[in-house]
Amino acid sequence: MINRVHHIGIAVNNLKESVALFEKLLGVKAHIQGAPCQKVTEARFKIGGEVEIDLLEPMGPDSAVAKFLEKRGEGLHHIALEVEDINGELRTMEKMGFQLIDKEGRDGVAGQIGFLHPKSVSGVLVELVQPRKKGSA
Ligand code: CMX
Repeated sequence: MINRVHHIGIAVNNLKESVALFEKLLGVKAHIQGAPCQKVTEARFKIGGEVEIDLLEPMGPDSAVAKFLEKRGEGLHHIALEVEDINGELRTMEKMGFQLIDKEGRDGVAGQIGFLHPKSVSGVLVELVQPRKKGSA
């Protein structure tokens, strides 16, 4: 079951410039954090305590986000959906015909994550997130 939209990821060329722009747009401050597991630096904006908007700047040329920027330019990179049981949801989604990038959940900043290929979701890269339990590392 999908609980909610967890975050929206936007690929940017220059994090500093885009943070200034989005702080003006949203009226909230960004929390900036490196995510080496995804090869990006992220600026996270919490809106109304619910959905986040994450700006993603690649850490280097071998990052998936660097490839995306080169090919398609800045813009919507992915939508992340919160689930309770990531491995169960990935299995269910595969049975429903979605193409998995990750067969199993793996460690990400927000918890266990897994991606569905954009070619099987109307051109949108979808991330499933099973958030870490509060209090766990
Ligand atoms: N959204 C929509 N389409 C995308 C896309 C995206 N984010 N990234 C790539 N594509 C499209 C490409 O434009 C290309 O389309 P065409 O065949 O029409 O040209 C196609 O998918 C294949 O793209 P590619 O450039 O050849 O790239 P790869 O196949 O090497 O990789 C993908 C694409 C989605 C499998 C890879 O980027 C991936 O595994 N992503 C998941 C991990 C990730 O994106 N991490 C980044 C940070 C996430 C975070 O911080 O939360």
